[in-house]
Amino acid sequence: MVGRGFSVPRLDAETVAELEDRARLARGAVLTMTTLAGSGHPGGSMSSLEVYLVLWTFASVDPRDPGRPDRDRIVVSHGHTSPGVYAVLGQAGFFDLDDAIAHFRQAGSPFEGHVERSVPGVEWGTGNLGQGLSAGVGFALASRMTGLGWRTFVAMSDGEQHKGQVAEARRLAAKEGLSDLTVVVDLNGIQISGRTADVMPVDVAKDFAADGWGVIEVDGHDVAAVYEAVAAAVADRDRPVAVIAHTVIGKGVSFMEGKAEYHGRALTREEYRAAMEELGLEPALERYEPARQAAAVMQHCRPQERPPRLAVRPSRPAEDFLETDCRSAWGAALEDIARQNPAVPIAVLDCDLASSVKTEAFARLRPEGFVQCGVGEHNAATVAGTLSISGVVTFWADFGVFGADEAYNQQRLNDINATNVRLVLTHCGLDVGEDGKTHQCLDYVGLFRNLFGWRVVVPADPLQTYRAVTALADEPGNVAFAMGRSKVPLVRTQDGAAYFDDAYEFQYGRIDWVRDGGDGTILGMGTLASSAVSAADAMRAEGVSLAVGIVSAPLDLPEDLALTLSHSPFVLCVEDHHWRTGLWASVAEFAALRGLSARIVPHGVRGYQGSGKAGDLFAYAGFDAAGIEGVVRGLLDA
Ligand SMILES: Cc1ncc(C[n+]2csc(CCOP(=O)(O)OP(=O)(O)O)c2C)c(N)n1
Repeated sequence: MVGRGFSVPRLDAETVAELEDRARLARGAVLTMTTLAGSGHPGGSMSSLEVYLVLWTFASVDPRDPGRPDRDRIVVSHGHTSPGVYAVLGQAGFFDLDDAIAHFRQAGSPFEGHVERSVPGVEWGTGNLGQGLSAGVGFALASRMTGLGWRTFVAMSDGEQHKGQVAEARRLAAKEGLSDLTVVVDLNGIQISGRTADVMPVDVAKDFAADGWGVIEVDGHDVAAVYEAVAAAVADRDRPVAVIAHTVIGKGVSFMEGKAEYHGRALTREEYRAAMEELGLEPALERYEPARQAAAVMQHCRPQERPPRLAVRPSRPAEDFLETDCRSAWGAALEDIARQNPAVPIAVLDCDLASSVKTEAFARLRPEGFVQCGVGEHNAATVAGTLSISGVVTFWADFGVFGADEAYNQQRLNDINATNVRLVLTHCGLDVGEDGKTHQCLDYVGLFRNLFGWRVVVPADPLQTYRAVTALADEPGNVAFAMGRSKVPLVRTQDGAAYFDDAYEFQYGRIDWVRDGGDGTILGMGTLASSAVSAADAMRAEGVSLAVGIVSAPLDLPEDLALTLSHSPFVLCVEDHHWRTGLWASVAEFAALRGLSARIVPHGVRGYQGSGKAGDLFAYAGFDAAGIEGVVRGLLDA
């Protein structure tokens, strides 16, 4: 048997014969697991089989040590071909193939309908087509940035070539010269609705070639030819290469071949018997039925791949942040992180907004870690995801509307894949100013509220921004920092000192109570926090004492809020965010979950606004100190 690493150009006859037999057995496994489950995608699994066999047999991966840091990364972008993936991984010894066959698509089993990272050997959960190549680009960049030098392989389908994100990823791979990245496209010409050429014609080979990739075309069911093509692709040190594998959907069973029907339909038991006979295999449903009827309780959970540790000592004194905006403070924090950790791989992704999102200093300091993705946010989001689980501290800074709204589904997939992205969203809220409606990100809390693992940090001023970013830079999990565009005054103590001074330590989930008072409470978030404090101070001069709490983690409110909700005459939630889905929603939810009766009043954005200076837009929305005072007076009078 030829060894791993694609180091020899071709296979010997004995290896070819062995692989052909394994392909036949794997086809049987695909049919058994899908028929037993009564659902799944046998057609594409069978067309991609030889590709999977070649990749997992000859890439540098170790079934006994599937998490080895320098392993090759294999991404399957068309995650619905999970039966084919499980059959090949099981044969290779990543897990017991019998478990996958018996418990495919069964509640409690890791062998889901679309591939997930909980299965050893699976590097990236996919199912939303068109994202896998971006995942591969992230892995390939990480290979370079960590110096570990692994290769990345991405198996894709032809149906997903329609997708725009594929083009974004293709171009970034070519621009970055990712010669360690190899794509293999399963070109079976069929998808759900029929012929790919009818659904949406794409010249796959031409598209890759046009973007600067090498292209090799091959018979995708000839294991020797597939091996040779992939080995040639690996040997090309100048550019990434796409192997276009011409295949047949349903390959190996005559009545399935070329039929769109079998894209996503399991065989009936009768069809199954005929198919197994044609493959020269014994039907095996009865063998697996008892195991399937027992509950599936095999959680192949893989440990979270946390980011490398950073040593960060905030080096900037509070005076540096008196007259600035939060985004500049984030840029300063990033610079500190980069300067103080020269040996730690750090990536910063940009989508043509570096000067606005303050990553230019990093780009000068660490050009090898700065990745210019162009106007390709879907790709950037997924690239950030895989970089962040590959030994690289990963930041992506963008305007809120592009990093969160534009790329929401990619961030959702990052959530599913348990990544460690630091997403820095600038220009959030009406504070975007003159750019107007399209640029008003008013849902940065609301969107991430829907995702189970993301944390959102909305710092109140530049000092808190600096401290929050340095504190959370190497924490596991995904974190979004949301901030506005304008200069914001520092939040100050009643004595006029900077509240988030050198002694302050950022703690995710804490409310910073900056004023005490018994007549009512204002909770301020982000850009509007200092206006909330000013409003409270102005009213204090008139004898009204208001408590002011600054909420920087609107999705994780602390237990001590319950006391305030129980005793304060009202709690006014002030936020440059859609009034229904941000801070107010969190506080209301907090109270409801604890059965607290409280007067929780929203003061957020009621609709998109036009273009204008942020200060004017704020005044218009009642977000300046005078506007907040007006709302409080109304509450006191009521
Ligand atoms: C973004 C996205 N849109 C739609 C789907 C639904 N879907 C699942 S498979 C598929 C097309 C299948 O074509 P191909 O990927 O070539 O698979 P094959 O039939 O060769 O298995 C579609 C549209 C999806 N999974 N992801």
